[in-house]
Amino acid sequence: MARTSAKTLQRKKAPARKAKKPAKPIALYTWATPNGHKISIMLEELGVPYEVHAVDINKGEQFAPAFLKIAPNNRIPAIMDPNGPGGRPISVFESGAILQYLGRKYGRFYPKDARAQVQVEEWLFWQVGGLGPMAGQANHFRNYAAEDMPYPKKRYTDEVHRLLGVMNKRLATRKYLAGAYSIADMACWSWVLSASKYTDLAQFPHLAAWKDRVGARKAVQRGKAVAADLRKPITDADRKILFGQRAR
Ligand SMILES: N[C@@H](CCC(=O)N[C@@H](CS)C(=O)NCC(=O)O)C(=O)O
Repeated sequence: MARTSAKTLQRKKAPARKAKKPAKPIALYTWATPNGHKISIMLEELGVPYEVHAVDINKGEQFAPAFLKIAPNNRIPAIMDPNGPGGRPISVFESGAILQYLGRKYGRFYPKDARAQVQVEEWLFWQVGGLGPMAGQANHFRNYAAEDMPYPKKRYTDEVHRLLGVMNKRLATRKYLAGAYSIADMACWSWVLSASKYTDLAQFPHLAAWKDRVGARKAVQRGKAVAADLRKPITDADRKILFGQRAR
């Protein structure tokens, strides 16, 4: 056995290390709506520090120049990550892009394996391009339109029904949309919850079980609660801001 002299054992005193500055939190610009929930749920699932900046879309805060700089589409959600790629700040708008960004950054809920990734992306884009817009229109004509318009009300309610049926079939053979719980489930959950207010989910048992399974997650409950207390019923003044928007 090699001998170790007392001298070699004497270690130099390590210089006092500077305390590491805590990472600056991600700023989440959001409002308590299904598109906003997707990101607060993901941040809660990740357990990373973030701070909420409420953007009251009923009052027109989505048109504030500072918000438009990071979200040129005047829609929530958006994030500003002070510690983006290369250690520099980055802003991201569009909920699907934000979920992908966070999934890549933290290596969670968005698999790296090419086949598994394709499945997550299929269902993520299905939500962003289908379920979200159709359910959004259904909500609009059912709850917000100034006049009762049976044709668009039925058209979007039917389309949501069709989409929920697609999801139900998918979930008949797996617990989550892409196999393992992922950003695709986070994207869909709040929209399904909203659609369940006018669609009886008893006809979609696999979907109903998924909705409860996802909804039982503590992080999902915390994400859904973000800024919830700020949301108030919309007034006529709010309607003028929200509806009938044209290019500015
Ligand atoms: N495609 C966008 C849609 C975002 C969206 O529609 N956000 C709504 C709230 S759910 C909004 O900000 N509305 C403001 C407005 O209509 O002026 C995304 O997925 O991020």
